[in-house]
Amino acid sequence: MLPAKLEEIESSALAAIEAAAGEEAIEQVRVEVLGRKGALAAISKEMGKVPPAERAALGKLLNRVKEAVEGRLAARQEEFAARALQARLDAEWLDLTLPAPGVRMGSLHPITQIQTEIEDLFISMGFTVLDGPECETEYRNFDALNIPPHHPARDMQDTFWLANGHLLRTHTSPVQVRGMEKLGPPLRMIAPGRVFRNESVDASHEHTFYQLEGMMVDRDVSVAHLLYFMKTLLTGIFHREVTVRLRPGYFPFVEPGFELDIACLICGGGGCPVCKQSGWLELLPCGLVHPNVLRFGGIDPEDWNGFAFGLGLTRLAMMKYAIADIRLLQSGDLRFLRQF
Ligand code: FA5
Repeated sequence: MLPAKLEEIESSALAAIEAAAGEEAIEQVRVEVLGRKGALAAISKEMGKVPPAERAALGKLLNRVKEAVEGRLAARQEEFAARALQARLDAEWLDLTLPAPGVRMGSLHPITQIQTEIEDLFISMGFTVLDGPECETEYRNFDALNIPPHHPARDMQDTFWLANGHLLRTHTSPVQVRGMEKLGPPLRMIAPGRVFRNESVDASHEHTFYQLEGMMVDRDVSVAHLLYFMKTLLTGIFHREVTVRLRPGYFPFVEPGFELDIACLICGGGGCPVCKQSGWLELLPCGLVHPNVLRFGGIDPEDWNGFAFGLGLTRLAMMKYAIADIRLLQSGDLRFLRQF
């Protein structure tokens, strides 16, 4: 009876091995037939009950069945391993004859490019480049620029206030104050940097944008000096004649104050969303430094005077590279950035 049982175990194990779909199914057969509690182990246990004369033949048969099952298991396992390896190789296959995709060079952001150009220009004219913090004190962003608390000019720039009473600087002008405090007169400085305003965004307005501050303090500085430097700046950037207009502008930290506008280079002055159909774009507010600002900076206005300007660096980049929407500059869109 046991020999018949062994034959039966063998044939059903071999059939299960052939039908197995993967390594897991094979393992299951191994456990069921060859495992410590498997079918062959059960037969071994019953060997004691078999008459001694039959035992040897049964032992031989048991070993043969065991070897047959083990042999097929090993063969199928190898087959599955080979198949898995082939699948992995197929997935990882590289066509070494294909041309390489090439190395794409990165480039500087257009604002960084224009900032560097302006820095080089002003350094060549004896100016120092200063840096200031983006989180500023109310004192340097407003008070020391002749904008005391409750002055209506505070409303000209919608401010992001911080919980600790400081603020995100609304312009780069606080670096004027830092420059005067640190360097004293005579002074020639520029300060490029990021500024923040709680504004709604459109084609020419961002909440986060770049300005470049400039200040010169010396003896007998006049509007003629200011115009000379502004013209040198614009010619240096655009490498051609650009049409500008100067009109009176009010800023509490300069007297007299001006707005220097540039004829819109996107539409050629005809009117577009960037210039709000006016043909002109506000680019470069400037003026002669107010005596109070010099005093706040520790400089005696009886001995010294100066000019200051606050260039809209982001808008300048738009004009230089004919970018029709300010939002593209901070979009991180590689299709846009790769053009520079
Ligand atoms: C100022 O910020 C003054 N601190 C500039 C100044 C400095 C005047 C020194 C006199 C002396 P204003 O708020 O106009 O001024 O901003 C300066 C320039 O920043 C603008 O001419 C414009 O080009 C740019 N600008 C202003 N608001 C935005 C905005 N939301 N998005 C992009 N650019 C802006």
